[in-house]
Amino acid sequence: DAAHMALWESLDLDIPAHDALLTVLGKFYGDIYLSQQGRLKGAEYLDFVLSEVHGLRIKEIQDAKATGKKVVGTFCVFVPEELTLAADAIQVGLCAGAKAGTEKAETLVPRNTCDLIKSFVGFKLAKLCPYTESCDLVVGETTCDGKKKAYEAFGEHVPMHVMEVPQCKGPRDRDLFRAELTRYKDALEKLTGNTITAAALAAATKVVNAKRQALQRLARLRSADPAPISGRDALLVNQISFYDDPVRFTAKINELCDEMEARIKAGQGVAPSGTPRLLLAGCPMAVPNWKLPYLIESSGAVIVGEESCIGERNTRDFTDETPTDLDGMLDALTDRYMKIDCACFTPNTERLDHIAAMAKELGADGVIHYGLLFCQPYAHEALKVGKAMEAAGLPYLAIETDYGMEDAGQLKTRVEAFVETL
Ligand code: BJ8
Repeated sequence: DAAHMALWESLDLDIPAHDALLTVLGKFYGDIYLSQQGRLKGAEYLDFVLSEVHGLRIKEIQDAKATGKKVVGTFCVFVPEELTLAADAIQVGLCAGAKAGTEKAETLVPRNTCDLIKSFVGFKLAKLCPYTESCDLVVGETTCDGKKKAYEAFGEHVPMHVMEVPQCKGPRDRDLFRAELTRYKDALEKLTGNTITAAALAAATKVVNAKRQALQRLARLRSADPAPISGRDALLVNQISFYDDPVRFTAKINELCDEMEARIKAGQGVAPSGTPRLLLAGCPMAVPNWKLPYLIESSGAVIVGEESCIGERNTRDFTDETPTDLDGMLDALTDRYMKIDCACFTPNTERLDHIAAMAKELGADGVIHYGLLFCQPYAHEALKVGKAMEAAGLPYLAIETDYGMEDAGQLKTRVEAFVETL
């Protein structure tokens, strides 16, 4: 409508290309989400947020900006939302899960870069993402080589702050990350003009922990058989957690969990009891990257967990709320974030234990590892995860793919063959 159009024009989006994107996205969503049988009633919230992801939420963000609030965009779960919220800023995830502006992106990053990176660069250069255009600051991080070098080029197009994330987890690495948190805090204070006080950080930590609590609750309920929610919907919940207002999101997800609990009590689910249950592990699946979950769930299996940053890796750990002074709180943040088992770390053996434990808790019959083409860290770990799953007696399939649809048929054949063995 006219209001949406004016909003997108004010952000200087490429209107015809953006229209085309929303049309494709709408069709894709209809096929993958709205076609599901026995969906939870609470999924209406997911449908609504997604249908308004470039509309109402952007309007809210713009309205907040008009009152002086700042918007911070991120690409990695190492950027502490607690600090961003404590500075009274809005944090949004900018990772993108669709092919867009690829040719333009390849003028800034090499062709053999993963699609996640190419996508966020492409969305910016093709003027397609209202979130990127709303950002007052974009925060990068030195995780994989692909991202850290991409930020050098990306920084010529957006105001950037790059956090140094260490590669190991010894005491010196912890000190480095602690110093980086202070540097990020200073950058936020400069950006917003607000001082991050102990009281503000305590309040923000409560908000972020409550969001984690709701997501953990949802994750635990998925251990029920029959599965009370599809993997697609659970992934969408995690994807939306990076965009929606955190307090509203938490309330909505808790409502969804209430409904799931009732469903479990009644012995109902999205697929019959005995349907093969799979755990997905690996690279994050940014919205609207639903290709593999859709292929899996249309091959006679149900996904019961996501071991990724758009999933368990982002929600597993709480930040300790006991410290009352700012230094103690920053220490607590350091401890919490340094537990993240990203493949960019060396060594990263705890991830193998986490995957095996998750598979057990969720009653998974097998594990599928998803690696994004050209992602070195997760490609290496796919081999290690395979050995660890063999030792744990869990059937395992490693898949490497990108955002293209060309391999969909071939992938479906492989997934179906795997599901048949379970
Ligand atoms: S904490 S997983 S969000 S870095 S897929 S861009 S790794 S080449 S996304 Fe990640 Fe933070 Fe780690 Fe999580 Fe590079 Fe691989 Fe691409 Fe990736």
